[in-house]
Order: sequence, then structure tokens, then C-alpha cells
Amino acid sequence: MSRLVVVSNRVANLRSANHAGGLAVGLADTLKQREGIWFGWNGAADGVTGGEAQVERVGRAEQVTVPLSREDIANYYLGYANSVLWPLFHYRLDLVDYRPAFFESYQRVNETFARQLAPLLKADDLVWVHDYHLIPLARCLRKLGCRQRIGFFLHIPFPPPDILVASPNHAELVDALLDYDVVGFQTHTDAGNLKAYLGERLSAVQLGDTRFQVGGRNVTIDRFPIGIDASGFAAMTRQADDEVQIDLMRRRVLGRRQIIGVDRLDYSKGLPERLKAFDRLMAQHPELEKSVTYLQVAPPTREEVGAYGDIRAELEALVGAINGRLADFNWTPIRYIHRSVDRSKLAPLMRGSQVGFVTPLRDGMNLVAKEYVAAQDPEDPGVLVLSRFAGAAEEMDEALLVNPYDIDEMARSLHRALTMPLAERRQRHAALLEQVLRHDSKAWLDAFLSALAHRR
Ligand code: ADQ
Repeated sequence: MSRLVVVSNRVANLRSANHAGGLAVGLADTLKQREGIWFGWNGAADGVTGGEAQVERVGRAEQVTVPLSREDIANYYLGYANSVLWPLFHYRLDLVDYRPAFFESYQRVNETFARQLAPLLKADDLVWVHDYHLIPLARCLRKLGCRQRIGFFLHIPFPPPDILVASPNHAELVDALLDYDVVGFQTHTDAGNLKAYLGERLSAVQLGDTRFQVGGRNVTIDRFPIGIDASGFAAMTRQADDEVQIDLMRRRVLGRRQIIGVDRLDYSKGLPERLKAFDRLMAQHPELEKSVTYLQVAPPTREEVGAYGDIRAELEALVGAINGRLADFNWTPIRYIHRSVDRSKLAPLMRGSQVGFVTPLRDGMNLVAKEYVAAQDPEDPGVLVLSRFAGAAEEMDEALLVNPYDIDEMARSLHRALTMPLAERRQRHAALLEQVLRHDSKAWLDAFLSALAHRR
């Protein structure tokens, strides 16, 4: 069997991947079984780009991490990846901060990674590159003579041509994608957006369902919706610690229901709109006062990027204003936690919440939607209120799908979720759970790797 070489900006610790999300665990398990390498940045803030790699063996796999300089972290990682590509690919042209130095650093880091990775590769390795930080990596490897099968998976959305062309580098980015054998997306919409660009601008010829010829190159473009380790996550709900159990019991005694949101504090997640929808719900249904609370867990990320400071300030002002207006000495309507919460607590908290509120303005997939479904008690499940613009919506019809910009519609859906009869809750949940179990993280891995292995 071919070795698997995974390349991503950050490398999950293969020794302690159990603490991370299902994706890291799934990839780590696969690597340990089939032999391979996980290559990426070591995460330190003060290295030298191109400096010595650290190699650590874990089982049959090797973890290879390399340093980056302060300047490249600022320009490649915080700059091009997170101030240009992240907002652009989430349809937020208003937040793109384009600077030529960012793109130069992005290219240089990809070239350096390729130079460090190339000598480690064997002829029949399968190389799997992850996410928007590393779009040019295959191009850089090919220039060094690497002929291995190389696949790319984009975890975030891919925008339609009209948005993509607002980037001065759109032609280079798409051209770089064509050096992969397989380009994978989360949804039909994302894959369709690349196909539309290729058709409109590069006169691509479709050779089969997923095979395209562009100039002399031949590329497979398909959707591979990412999943979670659903049974693993469900198992975690049964191990609530004392603190969580007390919280659940307290709410049961008081007859209080809970709406839960769990997101990195990112402007793509639609958090202010969610708070406004909760506020609207309370204004329209005063009978719900003291009987419903909204718990929003939103740990900080990428705080060095200006747009993240803005969203944090907006959110804190909203929470303060709504709580100030509605709270009573024995009821705090919104509990907002700006910290990371251990997954072993999150899972039982999701199970103990009657509504999962997942309404990003745009999201590649959104694993929280799937985790919420996996965490529910099938006999008495909660209801998922899900944004139409999350990739997960393509597969999760039985959720209450909403437009995350429409505050009234979200407030109505929250009310519908809180008053939904048991039979309907069960029927919707059963259908969603079946889907989450079938398209789990293992199915995603197998589908992508099989598509890559079948090239040539
Ligand atoms: P993210 O934007 O990070 O991922 P998401 O898919 O929701 O979004 O995954 C977040 C993960 O982190 C979930 O497993 C969640 O439980 C966990 N998490 C969130 N907040 C947490 C907290 N406070 N404490 C602990 N854990 C927390 C990107 C894309 C998504 C895509 C994934 C995977 O933006 O669209 O689904 O990659 O491809």
C-alpha cells in the first residue's frame, strides 16, 4: 500500500490527537496504520523560514514540522491566508486586505515547504495537501520534479467566479489548483464554482462526471463532504463531569431550556445576527422569559487580524446590552464564554440543549451541526437550526434551515424549535443522524484517498 503524506499548515500532534477534533484523530489513525508523514509548520512564533525540520516518529508515522519566521507568519499566515483568502473565499470582499508583500510571502513559504518536503517523498506516495494556506504547493513540488499523485482538499467555501476575480491573483490561484490530480471541495456548490470558472475563462473540456481537461492538464474535481467521528462524539456525551451534571440538573429543576452555539469567534459565523435573533425571539414571546437561555461558546482565534478584534467588540457590546435589558436577579438570558471548552464538556452540554443554533453567514461545512446531531438522545432529541449557507445544509434538509441574515426568520425558527412536538423532533433527528453516521470522518477519508489512488 502507498504511504500517505499529509501536508497542512498546522500538524496535529499524533501522540495526543485524541484531545483534538475527529478530523485530526481520523487522519492520525490512518497515518499510524498505513505508514506516512504529516508535514507542516511547527507553530512557533520566532523561527527561520527554511530552517531545520524536526522529525518525530509515532508508530509507523513521522511527524515533520518546520519553522517560519516572524515576517512570514505576519505575511503568509495572518496576511495572505487569513486577511485575503479567508475573507475572499467566505464572500467577504469588504474585509479583504490585499497587499503585494502578502502574496510574495505566500509563494515563498509554499516554495520553501516544497523544497523541504520533496527529499522525503517516495515515488508511489499519495500526497494529500489541506486547505487554502497551501494552494501553490503542488505547483512548487512539480517544479522540483515530483511526479507523485497529489490531491488537494479545501475545507472552506470556494467562491463563484464573479467574487474570485476580485483577487488580483485569481489566475495564479486557479492555475496552481490544476497541478493537483484531485481537487476536493465540501459541496456541489463549491465544486460547481471552480468548474464555472474553468468553463468560462479557460475553455475546460469535461471528460467525465468529475474529470476535466484544461490545456494539457487533467484534473479530477469532486465534492467530498467532511464528517465527524459520530459514535465517538456520542460516547463522550455519556461521560459528563460533575460540573456539567450539576448545570444540567439545575436547568431541569427550573424547567429551563437551552439554545447552544459553539463557534470560533470568527466573522463568518454570524454571531451578532444570532444574538439579535435571540433578542427578537424574546421580544415576540415574552412568555419565554426565564424559561430559555442561550449559551454561546466562542473561543478567540486570529486575534492579530484587525477584523477579529472588531467582531469581538461588537459581540461583547450586544451581549451586554441584551443581558442588561432582559436579565433578572435569577436569570441571565445569554451566557457567553470567550474561551475554549474541553470537548468532553461540550458533548454533554450539546446533548442537554434543546436547540442547536448553527447559523454561519458562510461556512465550508460546519462540524458543530453534525456534532449537535450526534450528541442528541434519539428518544428526546433537540432541534438543529441551521444556516442555508453552511456546507452542511446541502446534506441536512431535515434541520430547520434559515437565512442567517434574516433575523425574523431565525427568531421564528427558534420558536418553532422550542415548541416542536416530540414525534416531529424524533423523525427529523432520525433522518439527520442516519446521514451523520453514514457520511462520517472515515467515509470522507476513504472517498478522497480512493479518488486519489485511482488516478493513473
Ligand atoms: P472551523 O471554521 O473551525 O473549520 P467547524 O467545522 O465548526 O469550523 O469546526 C470547529 C471544530 O472545533 C468543531 O469540532 C468544534 O466542536 C470545535 N470547537 C469549536 N469551538 C470550540 C470550543 N470553544 N472549544 C472546543 N472546541 C471547539 C473549518 C471550516 C469548516 C469545516 C472544517 C472542517 O471553516 O467549514 O467544517 O474546517 O473541514
